Amino acid sequence: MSKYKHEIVNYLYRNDEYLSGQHIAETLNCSRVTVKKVIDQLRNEGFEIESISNKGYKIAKIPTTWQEDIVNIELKDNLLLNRAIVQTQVDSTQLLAKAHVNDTDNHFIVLSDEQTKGRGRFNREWSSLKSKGLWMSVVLRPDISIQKMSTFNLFISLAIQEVIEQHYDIQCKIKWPNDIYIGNKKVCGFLTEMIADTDGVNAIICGIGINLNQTQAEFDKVNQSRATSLNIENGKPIEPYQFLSVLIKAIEQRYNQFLNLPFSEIKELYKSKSMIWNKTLTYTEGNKQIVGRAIDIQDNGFLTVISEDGDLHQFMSADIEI
Ligand code: BT5
Repeated sequence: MSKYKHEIVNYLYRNDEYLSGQHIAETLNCSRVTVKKVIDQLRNEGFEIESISNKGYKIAKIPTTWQEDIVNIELKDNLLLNRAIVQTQVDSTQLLAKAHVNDTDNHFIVLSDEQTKGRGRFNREWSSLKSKGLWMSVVLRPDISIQKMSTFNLFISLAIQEVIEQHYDIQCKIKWPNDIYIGNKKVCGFLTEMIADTDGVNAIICGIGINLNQTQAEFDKVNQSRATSLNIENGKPIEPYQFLSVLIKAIEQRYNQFLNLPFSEIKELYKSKSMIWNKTLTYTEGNKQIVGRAIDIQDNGFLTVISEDGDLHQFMSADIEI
């Protein structure tokens, strides 16, 4: 691979105009033959690059697969998450994130086009078809106590919910504690793991799966009637880089709030975006299972549910059947 590939992709991606081979070569201090070779390589990788004689080259379309160079350009202005590890295929971005967690003290994200062993909570399977969704793990390094973690999911779910609603104009709701639903179909699930010791939290590894471009038929049998994608819902293909860029921005904002504000400050907003009120549902946490109605969320993120016999129950992270 040419050592100029990174510079040439960057230069082309940042410019909307046609750039001649001569101009690129002079600017980057390489030969025109090198520029031509890199352009051919990029085309082989799925970039559509227009070339017009006497004008030059311009990127017409970037591939639907993640390209580390482009991801890093999109993240450049993010103060929190501006480093990415990108792979074509992994078992799980969570596992790859954990393998890299000790490489740096910084925040970073791990992205992959495809996961062969994508996992949900309790080791349940997470279907992660190639280039159909955002399969991402976010590694964060807060200086906080373990107790404070109980509200983390609430802030993150709000970030995801508002990106879908505000940027894609799709009505969606949070299903406490870690899902986003459109109507009665799941479009996103996330899970939060942490590395901690008695001094507090060392790292948060938050794995987020969001269905972007599946058709209904592409979901496997079990998820067929219970899952949806943003493309299905608004009828338009979702551009993954654009989605990533707005999501990362929203995560940055809500994560800063998580660090600096008590949950009570956003509680009413969170409750208004939540789908579990006024319904009798089955709540399961460990060995405990009750049928009841959620009536409130505590300032520590716990859900209060009133069971059919009138007793009050607190849940930290229950499974809810809808
Ligand atoms: C979750 O678990 O919803 C958390 C999913 C987290 C996935 C991300 S992707 C990036 C990172 N790397 C990973 O390996 N994982 C994270 P849970 O609440 O346990 O829900 C799992 C259930 O959701 C499954 O049992 C299915 O019923 C359903 N499901 C599986 N794949 C789905 C999909 N693509 N869309 C909607 N529902 C799905």
